[in-house]
Amino acid sequence: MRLSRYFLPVLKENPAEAQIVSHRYMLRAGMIKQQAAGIYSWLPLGLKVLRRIEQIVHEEQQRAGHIPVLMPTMQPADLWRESGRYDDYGAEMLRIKDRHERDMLFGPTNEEMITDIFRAHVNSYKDLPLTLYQIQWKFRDEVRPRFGVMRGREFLMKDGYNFDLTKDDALHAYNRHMVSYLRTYERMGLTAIPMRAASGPIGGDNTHEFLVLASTGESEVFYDDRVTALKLGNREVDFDNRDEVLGVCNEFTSLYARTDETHDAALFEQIPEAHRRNARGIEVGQIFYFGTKYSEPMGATVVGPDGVRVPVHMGSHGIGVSRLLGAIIEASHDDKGIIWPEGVTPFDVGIVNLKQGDGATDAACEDIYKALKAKGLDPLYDDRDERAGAKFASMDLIGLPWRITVGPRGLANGVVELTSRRSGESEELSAEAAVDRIVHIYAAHR
Ligand code: 5CA
Repeated sequence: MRLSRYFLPVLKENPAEAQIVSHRYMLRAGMIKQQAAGIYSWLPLGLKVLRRIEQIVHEEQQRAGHIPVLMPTMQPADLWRESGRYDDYGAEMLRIKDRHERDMLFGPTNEEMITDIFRAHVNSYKDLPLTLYQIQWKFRDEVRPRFGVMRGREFLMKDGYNFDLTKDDALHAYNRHMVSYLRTYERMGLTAIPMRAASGPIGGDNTHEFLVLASTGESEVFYDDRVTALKLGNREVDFDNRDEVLGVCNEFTSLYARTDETHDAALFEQIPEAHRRNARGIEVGQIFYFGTKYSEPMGATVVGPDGVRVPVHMGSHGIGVSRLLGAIIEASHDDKGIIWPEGVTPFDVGIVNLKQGDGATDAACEDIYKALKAKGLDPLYDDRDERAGAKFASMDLIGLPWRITVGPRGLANGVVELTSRRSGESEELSAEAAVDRIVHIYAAHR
């Protein structure tokens, strides 16, 4: 993309309404625009990151054997009357009447609707296990929408639902989700710690939240700091192998890590003092096992191996897709702007032309731009007629992990400059070598 033709409405001033750094930078970098409290338009740069996050979520869900579907945002109230949640859910649910005075709602989550799909089409234990998921907009009329996309009213969630014959099978699905989530967050450059949590209106008593440590997080957390060193990395996990999946879960949940809702002071005291931490975190996902809470009242049953009909065991599993943009920025920024991890960056590399209009410099930039595109990369070329300082400031603010700077002086010596946004370190090398380096860096992330 050429910046002169893009839509990147960068703000010079700090917006007064933004209290935390991620909200401030998302507004300043022209990623989102607020339309009403907790409701945002996604501008091109923000949308690009949102799509990258969605892509990683899709890939990791499908790696674990889960199948994508798409349900509507609008739901009939009657489904929720069947589960008993229509009255229970309270003022967070946006209730709407259609022209026929029928009660509808904008879905805050989809346990009822997915159970309705299941009962209409699945009859036998032979069709299990089954996990369906979607990435779809949700609406929760939060009392205090704040911090931009972090606590929105309309927000994008990945919500997945497993259907299994037995509790053991459903717990394997729970574990499978835990492992797939670990990898999902790591690919986004995040350390998200699974913590024992409370279940709230979703139900069940087996639940973990995934938390990204950040001083601006809304959750209070207690943990053994050795848990932050655990990494899944590129391990190949066989998601059908129960022992292997359970082994990974045990590895990541053996050390103490809990939210304030389940915190146990006596257990916490047993951690060696040097490793005890009380901090704040951002909840970027939650997994639940709730057994037959929905399948029983809604009649989602299968015929088991012995010919007897039984309600299926279920769980649901959510990732806060739009919230993740805020969480990633909270975890990765400096005083100049965002620092995107390679896995989610909106553009792979920025090209800064130091002397727009100079024949040789323009030609060198064009060559680099085209060479990167030919390799399947997505560069952002700042071809505006602006001062170098202004170009650097925009690049630093929008946070592309790599920058190639091209100017007449370097070109006279046959070099351009390659700069890491994270370390700030620069290196001079030929244009071809810079392109090769970028290709090599991203090969590890795609
Ligand atoms: N049905 C289950 C799992 S599919 C469910 O709704 N779980 S949840 O309530 O925990 O939400 C899943 C994730 O959505 C949360 O972990 C959080 O990351 C994100 N989320 C929840 N509320 C909001 C909100 N108001 N704004 C942005 N993200 C949110």
